[in-house]
Amino acid sequence: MYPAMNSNAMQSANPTWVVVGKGAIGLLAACQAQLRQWPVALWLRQPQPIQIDFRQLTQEHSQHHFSSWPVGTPITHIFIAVKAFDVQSCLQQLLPHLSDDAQIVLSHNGMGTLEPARALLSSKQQLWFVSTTHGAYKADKHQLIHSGSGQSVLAAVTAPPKPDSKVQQFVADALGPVTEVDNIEPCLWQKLAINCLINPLTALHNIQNGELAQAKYQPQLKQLLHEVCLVAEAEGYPLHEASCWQLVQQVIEKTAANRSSMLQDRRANRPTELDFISGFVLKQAKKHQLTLPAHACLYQQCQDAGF
Ligand code: KPL
Repeated sequence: MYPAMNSNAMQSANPTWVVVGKGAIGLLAACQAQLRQWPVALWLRQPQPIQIDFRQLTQEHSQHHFSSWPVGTPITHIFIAVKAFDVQSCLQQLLPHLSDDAQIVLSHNGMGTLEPARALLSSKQQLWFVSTTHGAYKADKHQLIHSGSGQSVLAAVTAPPKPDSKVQQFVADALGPVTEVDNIEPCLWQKLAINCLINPLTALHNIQNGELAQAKYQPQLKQLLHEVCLVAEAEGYPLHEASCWQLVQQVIEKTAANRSSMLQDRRANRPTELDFISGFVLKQAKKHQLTLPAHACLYQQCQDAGF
C-alpha cells in the first residue's frame, strides 16, 4: 500500500475539484484524480474527512483522505455523480455555493436530467456530461474496488462561454480514456438501451448480469431492445438494432459477475433509477404515440415488486 500524494506544483496549477456523491463512480473519479495529483475535496454532510482504501485494476491499493469542501468558498469545478433522481435537488442545494463561471460535470445512468439542470444554471456556468463504462463497487463504506476497465465520453451540454481545458484533463485522469463529442444524446441513448434491458431484469430476478445470457431471457431482451430502438429513432437518435444487440451481449459477457447498479440499489433498500431508465423510455414513447408492451410489462412488474 502507498499513500496518494498531492504535489504542490500541481496544486497551484490545477483547481480543486469538488466531488459530490459517495457512490462507486464519484469515489472512483475522486481516487483516480487524486492519484494523478489533482486536489480533490468531497461535498460531505459532516465536516470530518473520510478515508478510502482503493483497490486499483492492477490490484495495488492506495489510501485516500478526502476533506469536506469548506462552505463559504465558491466552487469553480464540480463533479456530480449522484443518482439521476437526486440531480435536480442536489443542484438546487449547491447553487449558492457555485462560482458565477463554475464548470459542472454530471455523470449518472438514465436520461431526463439535463433540461432541468440546464434551466437552473446561469449563462456563464457551464454544464457537462460524462457517460462512463468503468466498473466499480464499494465493498464497504471505506473500500472501493475498481472492478472493470472502461472508457468515458464527455460532452459540453451548454455552449462554453470560455473554453476550460481543466474539464477534459480532469475527466481523462479521473475516468479516462475519454472521447469528447459535440452531442451527448446519441451516446446517452445507446447507454440507455443497455441499461433498460440489463438493469430492471437483473434487479427483478435478483441475478448477476451474466445470467441474462441464458436462453430463457433472449426473447424478452430482443423485444425490449426492439422497442427502445423504435423510441430512439422517433426521438431523432436512431440506434442500429443489430449492433446494439451485439453490444448488449458483450456487456452481459464482460460484466457477467457484476451486480447491476439497480440490483445493488434493491439489495441495499435504496430507491432505484427505474423512472429515469425504463420510465424515461416509456415517457418518450408516449410522446410519439408508440406502445411498448415489453417495457410497460417490465416496468409494471418492477413497480409491483416495490422498486
Ligand atoms: O451500467 C450498468 C449498471 O449496472 O448500471 C451495467 C452496464 C448494466 C453494468 O452493470
